[in-house]
Amino acid sequence: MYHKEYLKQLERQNELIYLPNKKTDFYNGIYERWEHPVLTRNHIPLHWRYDLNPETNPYFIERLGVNAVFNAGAIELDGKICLVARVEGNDRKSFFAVAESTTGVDNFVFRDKPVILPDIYPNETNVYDMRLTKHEDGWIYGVFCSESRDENSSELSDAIAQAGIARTKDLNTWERLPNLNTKQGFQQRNVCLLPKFVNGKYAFYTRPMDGFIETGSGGGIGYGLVEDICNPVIEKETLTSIRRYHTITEAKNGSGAVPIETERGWLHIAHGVRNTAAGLRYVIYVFVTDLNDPSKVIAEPSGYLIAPLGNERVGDVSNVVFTNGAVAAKDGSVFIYYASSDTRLHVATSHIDRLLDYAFGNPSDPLRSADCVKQRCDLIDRNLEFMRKNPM
Ligand code: M1P
Repeated sequence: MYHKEYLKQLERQNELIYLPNKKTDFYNGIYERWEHPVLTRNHIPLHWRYDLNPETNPYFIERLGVNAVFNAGAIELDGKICLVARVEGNDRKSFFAVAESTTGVDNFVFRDKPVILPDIYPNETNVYDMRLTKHEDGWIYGVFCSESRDENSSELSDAIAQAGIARTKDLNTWERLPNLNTKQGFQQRNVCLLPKFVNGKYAFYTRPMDGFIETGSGGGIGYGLVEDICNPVIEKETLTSIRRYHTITEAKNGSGAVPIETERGWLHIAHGVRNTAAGLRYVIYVFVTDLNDPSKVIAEPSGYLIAPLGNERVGDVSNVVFTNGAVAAKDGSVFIYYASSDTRLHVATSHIDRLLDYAFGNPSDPLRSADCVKQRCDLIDRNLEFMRKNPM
């Protein structure tokens, strides 16, 4: 006999999972926001959290709680959108789990079990934020943060972040490869792999850092090539989208979703961080790199694409939106999966054409208030002229 509370919780969970999502009335012409998060901790199967046997769990107590479900890699596979979400237990350790949906905006259901990554680094304490790349070599790569304690430091919280690499064909069985070795900077987070070879090599976007939290001299999103994916070494990183004073990327930035190949370049949906009196504020921004030279930024509109709004602003790490997964469908529609405040996962929808128009048509950041006001007055003047010529 199942505990009556189990049956009640199961019914509530099914209502949540199969709740149809709908667009909100948010408007900026660039993307739509959706009313409900697509994944939360309440989407985690009950049998991953509770012992269902009344003999060993008479009070139907949650035995292994889940704190949050957020930052997810995303790909289309066998007609479904598959997310590899970061699931964080009540014990603070994260792991990966695959959830899939046919609509991409609702009805995400977790597969039978969390992802089991081969455990090849005994000191690895935490893994998170997987970017999924369907590579032209035939594999699906998952590049993620592999975190260990810094054994050379007496400070308990000092850690080392590296880029872990695993590959799969079906998101069920994973082969682990050695962590990425970046010769210039030891610490790495927010690393992702381009789906295509560049000059016959694997092309990675990196994020060199001086420490675990601070990017320090790491001036922005890096780029480097790897000859042998089974012995992944980047000899030299060059900078792509750089951090700039008094912009949304001043404190740090990082690659987000795996770049989307378009006619006009590689479309990046990344994150930028600035410091405030209330702590770090993470937003999502866009830039485009050259198809032939993916290290070269050819468009970077001013400011953010997505910033935390309303309830998104509150969570375990408040004032954060973060993405590490987006899917571009064959019809050009784009699903951007972004997490808010390290707590839950949302979707925003757009189209390649609209995102490219945004990337190339919106002005870049002139970096000074005086020039920003000129930029705005120029828009106003053009509109006044348009309105004069086209009375309503
Ligand atoms: O807490 C916000 C984000 O912080 C980190 O991102 P970054 O390396 O750019 O600071 C990551 O831990 C990420 O998972 C988290 O969402």
